[in-house]
Amino acid sequence: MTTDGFRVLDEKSLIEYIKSTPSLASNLGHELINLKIKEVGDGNLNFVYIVISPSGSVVIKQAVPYVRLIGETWPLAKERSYFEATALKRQHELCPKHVPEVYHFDRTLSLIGMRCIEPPHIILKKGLVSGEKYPLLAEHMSEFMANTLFYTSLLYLTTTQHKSAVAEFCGNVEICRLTEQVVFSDPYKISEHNRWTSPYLDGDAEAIRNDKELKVEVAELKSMYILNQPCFIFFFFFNIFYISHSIILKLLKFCERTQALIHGDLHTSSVMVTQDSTQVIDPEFSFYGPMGFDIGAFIGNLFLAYFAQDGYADDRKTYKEWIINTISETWNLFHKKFTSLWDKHKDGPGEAYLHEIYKDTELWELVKQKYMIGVFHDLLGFAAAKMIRRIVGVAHVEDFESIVNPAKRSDCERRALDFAKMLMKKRRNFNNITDVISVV
Ligand code: ADP
Ligand code: SR1
Ligand code: MG
Repeated sequence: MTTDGFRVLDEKSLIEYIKSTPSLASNLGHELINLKIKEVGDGNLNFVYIVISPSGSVVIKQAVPYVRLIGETWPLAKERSYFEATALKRQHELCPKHVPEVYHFDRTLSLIGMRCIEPPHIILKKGLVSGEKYPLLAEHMSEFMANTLFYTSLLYLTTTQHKSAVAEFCGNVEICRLTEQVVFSDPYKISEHNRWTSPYLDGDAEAIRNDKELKVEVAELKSMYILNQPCFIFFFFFNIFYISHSIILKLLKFCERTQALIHGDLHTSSVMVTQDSTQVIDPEFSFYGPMGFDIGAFIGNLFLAYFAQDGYADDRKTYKEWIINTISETWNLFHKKFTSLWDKHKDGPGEAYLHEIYKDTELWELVKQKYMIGVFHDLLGFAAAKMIRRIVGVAHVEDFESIVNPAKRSDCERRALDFAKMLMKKRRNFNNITDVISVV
């Protein structure tokens, strides 16, 4: 046990813990004699146990103070568990159909007890590797993202509510720093943790490290987007009038933008699915950040799945079409649902766009359109960054890892990399998802 009372539980000590914790015992129907406990953590960071009694089941997730994928040499704040529990509860309130309920949280042990998402649910990424179609996926994911992002943004919240929520999630700083490192920095420099399908992609990885245009773009996505907007302005300085023909607009991005409470790690292994159910888990990377980071993570991972399909043995032609349709539907449905929520609450508490100023119909449509195109360009940039990091960074994806032949795998990875590089550089040239897809 450490001085703060933290200790790592195992299957044996977990039984004692459950027995002494009423909220967990009651979800197991208080039948605690023959519990079946199995550690199923296949993620990169934590330990996850499925606990089954004759009359119920729960999932127990414990964060340890390091990155599980690497080991104790890479320390990581176990306090991430507090933010995961807080975000899960908030997201469950906003979207109960698609987020598991939290039954119990122990801050000292960094331990969450939650609904066990029962079989036949599987991790979406596994379904994408085996070629399974999920007809309601786009509908459900757009619903999750529209609700969780809209209701935690300043479009709905008052400034006081929004600022206090932003302040609370600023505490998840170590996790934000990890994303800054592994998504926006390491793939663009030499790092001991980077890996790729070598020697096939040696040249591709080096090309990324030497690509100045790409580095400018990723800096903008990480920190801020600088737009040189042509216009004429007058300004008064030291008693002299100046005239300038341009104004620099600084649009904040991943590190500096507090647009909404984002999930922060919304890849296809953070989603569990059946044909008619979609459950979003694992928001330990949550903080107030740009909405496009979530939408981009999900869509970027679908693109990774798309590019991996050619590496599998069976014919995946129609499956690839299904993935592309799902990408397109996800964005179009998100756009529709998000703007409907905004319309519904246009004279609500949100302090970003006051109804009094924007009630003119034409103006209202214009500000919405500007806002949504901003989110769209963000999501394309973040999708690209997420794709690149999964091919030349520390943590890879099963979509490609399951292609055993390295020459075949690297062919698929290279096509994904080339697409992602183009997308990051040219994202502002796209105005709708159909145009993006036509490039694929
Ligand atoms: P990590 O934070 O380490 O990435 P995850 O939250 O992704 O861990 O969980 C790891 C695995 O545990 C998932 O891939 C899934 O199989 C299982 N799992 C996690 N949460 C649940 C849940 N609520 N119900 C059922 N299985 C779960
Ligand atoms: C060391 S990087 C581990 C990765 O796993 C998580 O799922 C996040 O995506 C993180 O970047
Ligand atoms: Mg995970």
